[in-house]
Amino acid sequence: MQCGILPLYIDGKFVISGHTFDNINPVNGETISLISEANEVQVASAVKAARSAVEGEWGDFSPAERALYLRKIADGIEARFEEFVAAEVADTGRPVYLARTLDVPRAIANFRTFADITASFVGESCETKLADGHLLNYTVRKPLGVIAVISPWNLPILLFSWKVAPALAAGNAVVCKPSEETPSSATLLAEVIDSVGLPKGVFNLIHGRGATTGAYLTTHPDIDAVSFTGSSKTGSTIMKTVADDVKEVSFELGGKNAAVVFADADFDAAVEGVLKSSFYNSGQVCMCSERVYVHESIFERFVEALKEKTEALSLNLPDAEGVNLGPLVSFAHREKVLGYFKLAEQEGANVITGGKVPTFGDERDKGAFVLPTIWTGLSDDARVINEEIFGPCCHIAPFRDDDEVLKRVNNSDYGLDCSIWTTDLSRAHRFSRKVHVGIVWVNTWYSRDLRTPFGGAKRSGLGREGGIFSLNTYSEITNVCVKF
Ligand code: NAD
Ligand code: 6OD
Repeated sequence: MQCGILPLYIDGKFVISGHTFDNINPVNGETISLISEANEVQVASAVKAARSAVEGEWGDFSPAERALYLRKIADGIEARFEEFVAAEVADTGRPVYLARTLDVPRAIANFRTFADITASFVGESCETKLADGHLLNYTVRKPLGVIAVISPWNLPILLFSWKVAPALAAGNAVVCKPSEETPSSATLLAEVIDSVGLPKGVFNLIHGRGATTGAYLTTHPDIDAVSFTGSSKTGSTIMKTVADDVKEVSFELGGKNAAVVFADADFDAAVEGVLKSSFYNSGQVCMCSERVYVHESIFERFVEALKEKTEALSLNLPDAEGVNLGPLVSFAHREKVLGYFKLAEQEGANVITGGKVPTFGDERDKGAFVLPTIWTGLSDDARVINEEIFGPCCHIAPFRDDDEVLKRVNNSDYGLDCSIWTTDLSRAHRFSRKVHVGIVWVNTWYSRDLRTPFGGAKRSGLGREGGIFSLNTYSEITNVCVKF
């Protein structure tokens, strides 16, 4: 597949569009493949195919029959595991171990989990006694119809399948657009889906840029819902686009997440935890903590320990031994991150470590690397503390007491997650109830059980996905009330 043209997949057929653009490897700037860009007519064909599919045999399939397909898709990804790993690595430059331990296993787990959930789901009912009889109320979950799925580049196949799997499990048909930065693994998934014989039109893949192909999809009158993961700004644009028709949306958006280290924390575990939450995938995870608050009694020691561990991280090529961090996803994204590195200094930050592009003196100099960076000394109103950077960086600030740090954590436009480090469980429970986010992690970060609700508050999103929450998101829930 790679080095060739990445096709669209519409109505069960692979199609090369008339226009292509380059898919660039951020490790060396070389072209990996050409991406077929879907035009307005091709997007309309995909939506039409999805509509026919959802009104055809797919719409009559039982949850158990749909689950069978999802399991076959999971098996198909597993059978081509290393091809998926290679696709993720080529598009993102991430370490091979990361694609092997996170991205591809999670794509498999997403299909298996939602197969299990839809196949085993038992609905709700209740009875009401009346003066002259009874009411039996029960809920029916129907597919929403045609779902537009739009996903970002940071965890390409993980986030793409996180939406496609439950949308199909709930009986919908989908038209999906992965990020233009990372189209390869979604194209492989289309091959897997084709090979398992999913009825044509149920899954459609379109490639292209957001402002063109993405907008053709979200403005199409015949989509029923948009499930989007990406920046808050794009989420807001899409929300306006579908507002007049009051279409369903599910949004997983940006974050400016906090990690809070209390004085009673297991110090070493907290340092390791914050190292991971700030720099995992080179800071390109929406849940990464770019704001770190450490109790003043351990502040200096913590900064020193995190600096030492950060400087020991290995920045290297994807398959290098011992690699911890790869480059950023693109040279354009590096420019954005470097803009914030400059801004941090202008705003008066102390650069504890990093803050620039590394010089290796070898082939890594061709890649979109930046050094993992720690700052201190900024005031709470600094832009660097309030705007999402999405790179390997964090600012560490001291705090004095629980109420004060809670207020500072909540003083954000975003509300995706917060990780807290403490050995006092009462404090953890108290804090968790008051922090205004969708996800709290206590003494851990990005630990997942796919049955749990996932999503953000404030500008970090709308709705929750995961487990039954995803089935609800992708279903029209109808209550049937019968008098007897
Ligand atoms: P982005 O918003 O630029 O792009 C995301 C997707 O939207 C891409 O496929 C893009 O082509 C498409 N798009 C862009 N403009 C569009 C438009 N006008 N109409 C339709 N589609 C459009 O985001 P990104 O840079 O790819 O991803 C990084 C962002 O995603 C960060 O803000 C990050 O926090 C967020 N994110 C959030 C979560 C979450 O679960 N909350 C997960 C991953 C990433
Ligand atoms: O793990 C997940 O299910 C998920 N939605 C992760 C989001 C990561 C953001 O970058």
